[in-house]
Formats: sequence, C-alpha cells, structure tokens
Amino acid sequence: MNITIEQLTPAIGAVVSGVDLSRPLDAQTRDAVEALMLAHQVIFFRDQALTEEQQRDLAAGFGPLHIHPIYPRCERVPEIMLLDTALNDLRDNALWHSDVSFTETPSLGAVLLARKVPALGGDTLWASATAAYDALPDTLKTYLGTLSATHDLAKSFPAERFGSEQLAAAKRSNPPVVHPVIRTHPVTGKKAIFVSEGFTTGIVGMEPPMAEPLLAMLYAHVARPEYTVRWKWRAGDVAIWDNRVTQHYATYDYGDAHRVMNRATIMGDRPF
Ligand SMILES: O=C(O)CCC(=O)C(=O)O
Ligand SMILES: [Fe+2]
Repeated sequence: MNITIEQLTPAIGAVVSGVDLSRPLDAQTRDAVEALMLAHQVIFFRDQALTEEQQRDLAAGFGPLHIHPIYPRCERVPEIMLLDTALNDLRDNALWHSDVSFTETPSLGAVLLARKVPALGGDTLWASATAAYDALPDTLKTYLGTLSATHDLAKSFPAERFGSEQLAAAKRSNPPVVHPVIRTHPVTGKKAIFVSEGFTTGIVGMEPPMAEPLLAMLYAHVARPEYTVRWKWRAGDVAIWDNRVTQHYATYDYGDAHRVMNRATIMGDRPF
C-alpha cells in the first residue's frame, strides 16, 4: 500500500491516491482511510469503478448503513441511494446541509460515487464546521454552547416536489428533533457548528425574530470560502465525508444535463 495525499485547502479536503476502493480494504487500509476522513473531513478518490455492491461494502466497513426515507434506492442494493436527475428534482440539495440531521442519530458520514456528470457544472462544496467554530469569538462559543436547535425533514423536501404519500409517511415517522447548536465530535473531541440551512427550523426557547437572524449568521459563517472546498467531479470519483462536522452544497447550475450520483450513508450517534 502506497497512499499519498494532496490537501486541497488549509481547512478541509484532500485527494487520496494509491487506494483501490473496489476491493475489500484490509484493516490497515481501512484504518488509514478512516484517519484521513477524520483529519481532512472530506476525502476524494479518482477513477474508482465501483459496482453498487462494492460501494455498499466499502461504506459498511465504517458502520451500519442507513436507508433514506425519501430518495429512491437501487433495487438490487437498497443501501445505495440514487441521486439521479432523471428520477428526482435535485435542486433541494443546492443549499448547505448536514445529511439527515432531521433524525435523532444523523449519519456519521457517506460514500458518494459520481456515475454521470455534466460536461460543466454540478460541483459539490463541503464546509468545515469545526474551522468555522474555531474562528468564533470565545464569548459567542460559550453562549452558543448553551443552545439547542430544532431540525425538520419537511424543510428540505417541499411538498410540491416530493408531494407523495411517501413524503407524508416520512414526515409521520420523522417528527422534528432537537440537537445541540454546537456538537462535539465523538472521536476527535473537536467542536462544530451543527445548524444548517437544510434542516434547522429554530432555536429552542427563542422566538423566530431573534432565532432567525442568529441562525442566518451561523449559516453564512460556516459557508465562508475560508472553510470550504469545491470539488469538480469526474465520473468514477468517490467522496467520503464526515457528516458530523461538515456541511455540503450540491450546485445546481447544469440545467437539463443528466447527473447521476450514488450514495451510501453510514449511521451515526446522537449528537452531544
Ligand atoms: O449530488 C451531490 O453532489 C451531493 C448531494 C447530497 O447532498 C448528498 O449526497 O448528500
Ligand atoms: Fe447531502
């Protein structure tokens, strides 16, 4: 094994070479990939021709897998979620979010494979919510550490585009949840801002006229270019990210071009 890495920005992101993700990872390689994900928060691999089964098995090496309540899935391998512009209107991912924060135990991370990408556009950005947290003034860190926020699936799956019985059922089984505004990474101990435009709906005990500007300030702060990395996909690229301390944004700037991504989602713990 000869793993090399190229860091993409000081805050977040690295390209990893020298790993064939299609083969079962030996313990040493698996641990190395996990350590790189923890260190760089999102890592990218080029030229990985994975089948759905191989992608599932790769992700399952990092924990049990989650099956999404709304997005379509691969029939043969239900742990593979399909982000396919031919099946769904995907513009709802064009806002900053941390995946499935509308559940009690949002995902630990995900393995995303690009299958078909537009000639131009469709980049995905990730932001480091730990770098953003670190840059806050100490007084604000302390104050935010006392707050909790509500997260709701309904915010990112508008009825006009997901207006099905399935959406109604998903809403019934996923009522709004409460998470700390600042969460602590269970492995690294780093603190991160854990509110996002995608699913956060309010701050517990605070009226909307006060909560909304505070939340808007935090969303804008996390999305500052200094804390982000922007990835230009090629088919066969794989991204693995730590969903506990990052947010991401899938740009929707490619009109009617066909874009197909497959995601395997790793289950996580309750934020604290
Ligand atoms: O389509 C993408 O690039 C990412 C979409 C997304 O938000 C996700 O896979 O969690
Ligand atoms: Fe996402």
